[in-house]
Amino acid sequence: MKTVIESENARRVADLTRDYEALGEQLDRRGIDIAAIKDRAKGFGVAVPSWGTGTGGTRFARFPGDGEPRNIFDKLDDCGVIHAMTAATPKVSLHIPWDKADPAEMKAKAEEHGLGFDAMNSNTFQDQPDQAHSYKFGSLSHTDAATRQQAVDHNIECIEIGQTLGSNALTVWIGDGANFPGQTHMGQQFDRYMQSMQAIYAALPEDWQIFSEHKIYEPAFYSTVVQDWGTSLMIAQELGERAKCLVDLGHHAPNVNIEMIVSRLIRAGKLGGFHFNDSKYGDDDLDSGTIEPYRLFLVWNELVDAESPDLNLAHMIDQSHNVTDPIESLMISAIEIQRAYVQASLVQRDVLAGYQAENDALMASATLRRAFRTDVEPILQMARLEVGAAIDPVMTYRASGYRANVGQIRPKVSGAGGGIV
Ligand code: LRH
Ligand code: MN
Ligand code: MN
Repeated sequence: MKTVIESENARRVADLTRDYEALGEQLDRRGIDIAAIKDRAKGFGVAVPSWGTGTGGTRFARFPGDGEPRNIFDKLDDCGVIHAMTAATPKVSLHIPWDKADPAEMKAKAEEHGLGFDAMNSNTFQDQPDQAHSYKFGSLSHTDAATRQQAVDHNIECIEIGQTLGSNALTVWIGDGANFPGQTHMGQQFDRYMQSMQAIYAALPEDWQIFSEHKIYEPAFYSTVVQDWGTSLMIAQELGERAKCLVDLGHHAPNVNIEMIVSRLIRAGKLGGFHFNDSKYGDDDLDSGTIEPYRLFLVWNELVDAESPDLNLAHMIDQSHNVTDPIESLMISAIEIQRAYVQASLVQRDVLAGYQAENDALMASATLRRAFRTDVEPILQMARLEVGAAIDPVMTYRASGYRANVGQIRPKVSGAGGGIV
């Protein structure tokens, strides 16, 4: 990888240097130091979801690509490539039991690629072959105590695995809910969920956080136990200090103002992290920044505005790739998320505050757009070049022949785990 990155970069460095200098001059006229912004870009990181490295598919079909990862070790190899090319994805988020394997071996493989582990994800939305109780009618909120206990135990096991890997957070997303009015007692179902979450919280190590991830619908199509940020906030507040809310960008009703939700959760001290992706209709899990880049920018605008040592968030991607090479999609997404962060860092906040104070709506909004319209590509490219990553990650990855190489050793029929949501 190192050699191909170097040779591909050598072909592009002269153009980049000119572009970077020109942008530096332009930003200088705005009183912005390009080197400081580049340093921020270098400090950026977003975690890759292990389950995103395989082709996802829909409930209708899955069309596997060449060289699909067969297991967590192959997935970590793919994550290593993504990080080598972009220098923007230093961590991987695991999903259990999809990624169950010897933790010592997983850790060694991750270290080989210079990767760490972000939040662990539990899975009580599917039945596993060896499982005593089915989750068909729910898990943490099930009417049956033994089923709830099984789901609680699974979450505790995820924490234990995570501890051996150096993770320090657990994300809980459940599919529990109802498909018909009257199917469940909504209040009692939520009470049962809270009791289960309290049992998991009681097992949470002191230095860990637990994230409640809400989602408006699917797989339950009438009502969902943790359906929106209001319920998620209630959960985090009732559980305690180390419980926070996770915002998956695809889990809201169409047109919901997600950046305002972000602002409110920050205000409540309960924002824990993100699952980045993009969508046109629902939980489409499309590549970040491909449908609504301005919304992504506005989310980052809130985050940059609220930056403080106390706001330590888990930034993760959660996507499903159906028609692209997952490695390419994940690289593009990581870069788009980084781009939104860098653009949000260009907002002239004192100028904006002035327009807001004067109720100058037009100029306030123009101030945001000015940052959003700035083409920060040379900053991202230079940040990558300086740390030994690729100026052009996708073309460099293609030049490396990685997919064709792993295609030789990974059979096409392999199941990649996940990809159902
Ligand atoms: C649910 C979800 C959740 C799951 C992941 C696979 O739609 O966003 O985060 O763990 O997808
Ligand atoms: Mn998610
Ligand atoms: Mn989702």
